[in-house]
Amino acid sequence: MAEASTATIYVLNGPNLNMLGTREPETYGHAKLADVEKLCAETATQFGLKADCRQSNREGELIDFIHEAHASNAVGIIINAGGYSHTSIALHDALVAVKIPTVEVHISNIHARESFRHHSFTAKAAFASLCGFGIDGYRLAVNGLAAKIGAKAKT
Ligand code: CA2
Repeated sequence: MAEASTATIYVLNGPNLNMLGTREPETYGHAKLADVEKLCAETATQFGLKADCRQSNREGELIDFIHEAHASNAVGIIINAGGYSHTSIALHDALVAVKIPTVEVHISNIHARESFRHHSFTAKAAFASLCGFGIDGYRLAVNGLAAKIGAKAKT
């Protein structure tokens, strides 16, 4: 008999986040994107979930990932759209269209920074937003998403 596939969450990182850990450590810390993805994968596993982690510097590719999440019946999305958070109605529309429970994460506290970072289009399409926790925000996001979708911690 075929086994049921593991419920999957998509973890989407946007432009420049591939540079994590190489520049601006005072703002973004020393961890690399690979550390973020490992943290998400390990946390997701605690809830019996699989984290499918993607990064792109292109807006259209991020939209394609959101559509792919829908097509593959993903149960949740965690998104840090980087600078596109503050500009992209198209990313907002994609998230609204797929109706997948979404958490927005920002590593830095966007509200304590320049005013152009204070508004987020992706936040409007998410059921929760986290910012200012450093990369630990991703772990918190997986926990919050798991609670939202009723995924229980495995013993
Ligand atoms: O705090 C966040 O996570 C941001 O989404 C990061 C974006 C920024 O545009 C948002 O306002 C807040 C920028 C990501 C740039 O990441 C870098 C990391 C290290 C070195 C250079 C860029």
